[in-house]
Amino acid sequence: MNTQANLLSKKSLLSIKQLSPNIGAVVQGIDFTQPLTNETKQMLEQALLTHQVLFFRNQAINPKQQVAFARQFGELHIHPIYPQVDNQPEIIILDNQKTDLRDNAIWHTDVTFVETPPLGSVLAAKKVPEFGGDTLWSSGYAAFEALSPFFQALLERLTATHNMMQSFSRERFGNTPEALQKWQQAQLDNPCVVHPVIRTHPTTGKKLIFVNEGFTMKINELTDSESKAILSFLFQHIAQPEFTIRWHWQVNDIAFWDNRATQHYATNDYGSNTHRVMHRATINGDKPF
Ligand SMILES: O=C(O)CCC(=O)C(=O)O
Ligand SMILES: [Fe+2]
Repeated sequence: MNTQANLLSKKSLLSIKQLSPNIGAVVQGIDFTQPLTNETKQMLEQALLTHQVLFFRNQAINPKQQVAFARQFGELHIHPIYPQVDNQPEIIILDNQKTDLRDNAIWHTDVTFVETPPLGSVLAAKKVPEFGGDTLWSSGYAAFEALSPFFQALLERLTATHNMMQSFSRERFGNTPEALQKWQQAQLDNPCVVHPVIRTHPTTGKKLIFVNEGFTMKINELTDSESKAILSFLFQHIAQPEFTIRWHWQVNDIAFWDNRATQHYATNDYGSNTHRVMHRATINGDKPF
């Protein structure tokens, strides 16, 4: 089912084309180098709530412009480990030829290892391989709604521990003296945190699955083996194609996702002779409930 909504106003024409029943839309009519009017910003926020991940083509922006765009939606997060653009620490660089960070080939929600995980992320494609390197997003709402009411009710009573070190191991991220120092500081600054297994979205009021393979270690109220079994079920459940959208990148594409409602997976299928560079800005969020 594709819906085409043309939202016409005095100053802006936004076209929003839904890509799948549960998640994803392509938006046309925005120029990322210009500040948004209040009206366009509201339309984008509404589209983000409805579609959870928005895609934009042909947006050749520099890091400063990316920061300015993302800041319109909130304060930006500075990542404790990932490499950053010089003089623009709000922008993370994922460059397979420099640091070969293919670690995002796991279903995850960004930065759930803090008390107030991000509201959203804005990811810009700078260099892309000819084939491969697609990114997938899954709707936490759709995954929750597909569960039986009995299992939903059980999960709603549970909390889980999230740990940064599950995705940022010392072996992988502390292998030079400088990196080790950064890693040790990150470990001190980011002790484990607890979030509900089922989160209520603060704006839509809808419930969604909020555990992810990247950072969720344990369901606190269960035994270790129960927790392992339930988490492993939920991790494979959220990855069902029916709940997901898969995006094939072109240079200067941008994806803007609601990090409260979704998880994503960066496919690692593009070999070592290719060059893939992505820039991410991450918008701070609030405490899940
Ligand atoms: O490289 C990608 O496509 C996505 C990487 C990722 O997980 C992120 O930027 O949050
Ligand atoms: Fe991510």
